[in-house]
Amino acid sequence: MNSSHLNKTDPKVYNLIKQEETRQQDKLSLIPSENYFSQSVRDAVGSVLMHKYSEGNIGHRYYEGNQIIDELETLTKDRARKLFKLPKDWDVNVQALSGSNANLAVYIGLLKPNATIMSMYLYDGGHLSHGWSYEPKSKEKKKEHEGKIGSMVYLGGERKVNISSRLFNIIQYKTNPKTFLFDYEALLEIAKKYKPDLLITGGTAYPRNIDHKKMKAIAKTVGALYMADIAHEAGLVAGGAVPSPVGIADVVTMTTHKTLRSGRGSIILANKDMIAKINRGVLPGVQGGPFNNNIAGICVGLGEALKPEFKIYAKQIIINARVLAKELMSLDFDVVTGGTDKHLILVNMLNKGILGKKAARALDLAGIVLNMNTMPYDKRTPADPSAIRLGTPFVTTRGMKEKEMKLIAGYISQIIEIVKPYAKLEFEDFEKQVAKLSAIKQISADIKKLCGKFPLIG
Ligand code: DSN
Repeated sequence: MNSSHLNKTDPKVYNLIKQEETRQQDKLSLIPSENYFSQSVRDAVGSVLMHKYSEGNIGHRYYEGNQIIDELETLTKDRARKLFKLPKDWDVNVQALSGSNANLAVYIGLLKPNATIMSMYLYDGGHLSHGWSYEPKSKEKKKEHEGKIGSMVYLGGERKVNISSRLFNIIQYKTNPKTFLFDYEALLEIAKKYKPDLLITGGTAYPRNIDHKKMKAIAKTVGALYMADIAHEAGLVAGGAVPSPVGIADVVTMTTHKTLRSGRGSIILANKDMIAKINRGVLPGVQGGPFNNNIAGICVGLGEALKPEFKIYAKQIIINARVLAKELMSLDFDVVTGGTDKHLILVNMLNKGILGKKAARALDLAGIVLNMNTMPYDKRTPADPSAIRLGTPFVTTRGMKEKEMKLIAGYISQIIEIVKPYAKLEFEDFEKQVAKLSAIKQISADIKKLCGKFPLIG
């Protein structure tokens, strides 16, 4: 960041930003939902566009002075059309402030209150915005779990922890209990039994490709709409590295800041009739004015993603993830589903004798930043789960390739072996002890050196 002005007016904030810059430079960021944006994206996001209110749609705003904003939003939508190869009768919304808002806007725009949504179980890699609640509702409901598909359905509970669960009837499907993969036959049975109005795929921790044609066929059989939330793999879809749901699903939602590398925000794609309803779901449904500076960031990012080199980037993300997964498996890590088709890897830590929460903290102390995560059929909770989740978008943006992935897998293994003897300690004691270990300090220094060869310059 070049801001001597901020340094003069507010050195405290300036210093915090500088420290964060250093942290991002010196550590290996393996959180699959994070990325590093180009200087151009960051310039656009930090621009005067943030001053402008523009509630409404292009040409029909509730505020004057939106001539330039109209042009910007038109350009952004045009780039999205081109990048995601939209059918002629499809349109785009780029105004929802986040992925969660985008999803909610779709529900508000297309569904009646209390409609039934069938989405992926959170622990298996679904997303909060697809609905989440705790505790079985009643003994009668529990009985409904029994039978062939019983163990693969979650009907939720009284503690509805997010707005989707409060407004809609959420039925959640799990992965196959043996393979932890989508079980399309079971999904059809579940859909027939619970008759959803909307069927959703996508989420945060499913490492395999989803068969969108099969999902659309299931939705069609029961008269439901099919929404593909591709927040995680949007950049991989854009780069042609994984199958696209565009033209198959009825609605596609995504965030823009993960593999798509376009600053924070979201994009919604659907046919024109649906987008008209979804636009009303965004405003006045769930939010006020769009963040025009973020839309400019998305526009610049989409422009970058339209360049031929983005295809190479998207492919390299997956190559890196596959090499990392393979190396981890060779080091006796239990990679869920035995690998990945995408940018993310889920690792069950049970066989390592140190579970998600402590493993993630120890790795961070040694310079590898990832997150603890639940896994399919996890007996633990999201606050202290069995697994860790890691991914390759950020390190691929830095220019790291297969050679570095092998090094990273080796570091992860070394760190876990070093901290294992402390695994039985209470979390705070564990953290204190690990932070003092000279072997951990040495690895952290080695990782800093490795990162120095891949500077973050945008
Ligand atoms: N928080 C994102 C993730 O980490 O996957 C999802 O919104």
